[in-house]
Amino acid sequence: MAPISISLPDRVFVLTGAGISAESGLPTFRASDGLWAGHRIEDVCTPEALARNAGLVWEFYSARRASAQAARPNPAHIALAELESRLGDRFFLCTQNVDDLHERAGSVRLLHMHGELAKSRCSDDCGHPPIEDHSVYRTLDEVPLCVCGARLRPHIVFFGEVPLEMDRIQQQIDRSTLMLVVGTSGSVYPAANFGCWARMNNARTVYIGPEPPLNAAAFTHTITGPAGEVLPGLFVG
Ligand code: BV8
Repeated sequence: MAPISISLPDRVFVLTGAGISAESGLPTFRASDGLWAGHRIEDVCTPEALARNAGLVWEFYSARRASAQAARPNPAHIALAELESRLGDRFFLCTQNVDDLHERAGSVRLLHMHGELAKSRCSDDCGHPPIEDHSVYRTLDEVPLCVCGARLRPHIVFFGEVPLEMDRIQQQIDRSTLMLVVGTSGSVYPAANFGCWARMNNARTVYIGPEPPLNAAAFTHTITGPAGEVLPGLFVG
């Protein structure tokens, strides 16, 4: 597996998905034993689901909070935090994941485009900013109210909702010379377009994962294998 050379003036944009947390014991979405095997997206991950049955949505995300809290970063998370410390502001990490394993591995220049498990916000979006919230709620009655009186909701981007900070993401993609995409199936948009956008910008685009993603054509290079084994020691220069 040829190492990836990173030299001045390279700017690196990294996109991660559920696959990078698989070796930490967190289920991915589409695997046979994945999250979507046990739950219908329509029941737990849409604004309509929240309006229809907020209790079921909170049950799903409370269980996700508990499993994420019990998990530990793996060598793939750590390798990216080390690369960031080497490259400084020539590094940007965008994750689709809502767990906090990147932060716990030491990543700082990080953006959760689909939200964070460890935060809640007003379900009426009254403007009050999201709050840190690690609570695992057993019933809907335990879920606190916002200062405006509306119940809190998970600070998660549901299907049909706009991802967070797309302008900043677009800017970082435009200035990147190397895009690394790790552990994502390329099934959900707009994240699945990032590889194409970078390639149109003449950036090197590298996919890392055990199987080709649905958007494999976007990548100039593919490195096949589990991220926890591939990422450590992959970068030279
Ligand atoms: C939007 C938070 C407008 C919740 C998530 C028809 C065509 C095209 C698009 C659409 C369409 N109909 C609707 C849409 C839009 C929709 C969409 O894409 N739907 C899909 C299903 C077709 N998208 C939206 O609604 C988005 N919003 O479009 O707004 C807009 C657009 C542009 C600009 C402005 C506005 C919002 C989508 C966000 C939904 N929320 N997450 C939660 O986490 O519970 S999405 C969720 O699923 C993840 O965050 C991730 O994004 C996505 C897929 O998951 P992956 O991370 O890729 O995981 P998956 O299981 O699929 O794959 C795991 C991979 O890991 C595999 O490839 C496997 O090989 C690999 N792997 C396994 N083990 C390892 C490994 N890799 C490395 N190492 C290992 N050890």
